[in-house]
Amino acid sequence: MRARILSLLEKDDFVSGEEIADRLGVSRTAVWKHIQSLQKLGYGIESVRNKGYRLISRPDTPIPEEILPGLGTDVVGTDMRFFSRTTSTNLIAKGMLDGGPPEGIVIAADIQTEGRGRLKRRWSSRQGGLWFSVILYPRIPPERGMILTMASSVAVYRAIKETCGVEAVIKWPNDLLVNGKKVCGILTELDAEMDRINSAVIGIGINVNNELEGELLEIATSLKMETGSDVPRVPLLRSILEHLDILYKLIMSGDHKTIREGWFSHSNIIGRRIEVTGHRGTLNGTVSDVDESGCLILDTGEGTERIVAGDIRYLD
Ligand code: BT5
Repeated sequence: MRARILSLLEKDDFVSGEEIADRLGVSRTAVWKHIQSLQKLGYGIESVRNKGYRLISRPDTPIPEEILPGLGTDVVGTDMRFFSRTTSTNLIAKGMLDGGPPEGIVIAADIQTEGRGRLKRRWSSRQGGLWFSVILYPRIPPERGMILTMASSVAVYRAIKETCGVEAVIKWPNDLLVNGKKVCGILTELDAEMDRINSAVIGIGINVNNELEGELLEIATSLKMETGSDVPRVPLLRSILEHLDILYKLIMSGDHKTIREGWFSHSNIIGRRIEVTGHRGTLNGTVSDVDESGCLILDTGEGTERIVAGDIRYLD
């Protein structure tokens, strides 16, 4: 109903409450209540006696009313939920899985109180950032799951470049950096059996206009800090969803190569000397490849190691 009222307000200047009520077949009181809820969401709607309502401004909040209309996607962004404050969009998405949500549904939040990274690390999620998750049902073997994180990294890279002109670098396995500092982290959580993935929740966190605190000031940055001004979140999220949709359809068609090429061209990892810390401890070496499963192939000088997961630090 809110979306239909908005589309009426978009077309004309002032629209009377009576006209809206007639067109939508509801009472004028119902219209007034919906207008109030739109104002609560941040829409500037002027109300003038004997004239009606007029849309003056739209919110830059990742709500379905702003993200979904006209989104040029087939799978990603088929539906959306928004929370002004929630625990973690990945947690909410995983909680929805039993109910069989549609593939591509997006869950976004303005503030996360329990934002999480890998290994249950804390993810700072203050107001002004983009914190969202996408539910997908990819028909690929679990050992190929990393291609989803790779595709998401490429989608975020492209959207950031297109919408705010900032050139990021993809860092294995799940980060994007700008000027050496983390601007985005991705947490892909799979529900899988031996030979197939039942569902994937891709959680993406991007520092846009949010404040960073404490130790993050040293290691992280935001798009606002990099550009020097507020960055609109709505076009950024729409662009990410559109790019992710294209890349996801490539994955589904069996074309992982194009995504890997995109990922390699925006990451600078091959040939770099790194230190990698994982569950087996810390290793130093030179990266010779990232294989088809997304594992790092490291030349340690004494042999080759295949690293499935970990955190890396560049040594050169
Ligand atoms: C990640 O983990 O980078 C994945 C982050 C995924 C966040 C999204 S937001 C939407 C969805 N809902 C969730 O609850 N999560 C996902 P990892 O590579 O483990 O990095 C975690 C580390 O990044 C922390 O230990 C901090 O050092 C650092 N960190 C925490 N908050 C940060 C922030 N806002 N920006 C940059 N770095 C941050």
